[in-house]
Amino acid sequence: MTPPQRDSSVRENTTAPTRAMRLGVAGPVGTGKSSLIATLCQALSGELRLGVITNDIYTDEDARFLKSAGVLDPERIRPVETGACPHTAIRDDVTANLLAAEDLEADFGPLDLVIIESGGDNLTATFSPALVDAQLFVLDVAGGGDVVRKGGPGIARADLLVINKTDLGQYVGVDVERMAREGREARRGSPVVALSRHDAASIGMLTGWVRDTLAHYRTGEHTPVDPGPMAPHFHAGQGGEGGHQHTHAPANPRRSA
Ligand SMILES: Nc1nc2c(ncn2[C@@H]2O[C@H](COP(=O)(O)OP(=O)(O)O)[C@@H](O)[C@H]2O)c(=O)[nH]1
Ligand SMILES: [Mg+2]
Repeated sequence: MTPPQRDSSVRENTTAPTRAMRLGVAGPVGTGKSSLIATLCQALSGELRLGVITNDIYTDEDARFLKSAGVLDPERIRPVETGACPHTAIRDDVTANLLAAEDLEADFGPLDLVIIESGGDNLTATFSPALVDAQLFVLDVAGGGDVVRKGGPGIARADLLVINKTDLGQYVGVDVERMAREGREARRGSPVVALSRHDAASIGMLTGWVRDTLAHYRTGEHTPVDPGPMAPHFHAGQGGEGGHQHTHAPANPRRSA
């Protein structure tokens, strides 16, 4: 029997994705990741169908903050409780986050964008490209102007570096323009946005980058990139007892980077 023939007049776009773009938001604790996500929800929820996933170590604090901010239907904000070692849930075993993203799409899909906040780690934690399609790394000026010179995979190779809370620069003695310039140098020209939630123009730069990245994702032109693994590090045990040293292997990208 002759096998059914494919209609050669129908062109298939094999690279265009069928699910929402997943955007990771990483960076040290307190740099303003949850606030940035609230800002994005406020600015984009009128034009994009959004979902948010938060990663907290022991609580659902970030999810509760975002729900109380009133910027998105609370049902569309899902917490993942990572336990100790929060970078593991965005890097090594991303199952809990993938399930949360799939649940959001099953409940509210189709969605355009799922934003995933990392558990807030040190300078070296980044998302696996098996979990997110694009990621931004958030520093703030209150952490000091020299942080950007310390490098690390997120600062150097995340899709976007955000230097946050620029409104505080004058109070903490940080030259914001210089910090942004040094960020661009550290990233060899890859994009940097100097952001303050009090500065509408800077919010426009951030949302512009998100729209642009989403447009490239939809046409299949965006390739997820692995910024690189964390440096080997030590975890203290409960109550100062025990603890362990461990390393993180390079991620295995879903698509070639
Ligand atoms: N001055 C100023 N404070 C900010 C800005 N963004 C966030 N914050 C404050 O920084 C603190 C930490 O923010 P949060 O979003 O919880 O940081 P996260 O731990 O990275 O999620 C909070 O007190 C926020 O109100 C900003 O643009 N300017
Ligand atoms: Mg947070």
